[in-house]
Amino acid sequence: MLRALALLAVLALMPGPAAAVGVPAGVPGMCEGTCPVPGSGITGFVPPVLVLRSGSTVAWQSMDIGHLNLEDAVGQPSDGCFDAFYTTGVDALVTFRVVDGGLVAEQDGVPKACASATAVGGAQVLTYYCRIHSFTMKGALVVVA
Ligand SMILES: [Cu+2]
Repeated sequence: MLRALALLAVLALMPGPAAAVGVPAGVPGMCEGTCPVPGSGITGFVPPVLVLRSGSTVAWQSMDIGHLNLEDAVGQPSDGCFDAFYTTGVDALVTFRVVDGGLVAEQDGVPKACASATAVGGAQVLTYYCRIHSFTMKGALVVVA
């Protein structure tokens, strides 16, 4: 479902037939610079699909308690390209860049490749989840080169 939403967001940004059908309802605009994303563990909260320009920084902000967002990759969390812990008043900042056809996340000055990112047109789609609230908190980033 999240990948489908993310793909819709990418299609909305691309010229051609996809653009001719209009932007699907609920698809956000593209963010540049610092891009705040809310997080909440309340039942029913779903992180938004964020479309951001390469080089922009996602600022995850808690609306309630602590969260730990991780790349939605197979394996241990340490295999992922970021591990963003945030809680009330303490944001997690991760910068995403499209590099050589792949996606790189930089956190605390350390760049890491995002192995599970998928190339769609000139963008990279990365799904993620909150390890603490993994049943409901699943989000997606669409990083546009
Ligand atoms: Cu959470």
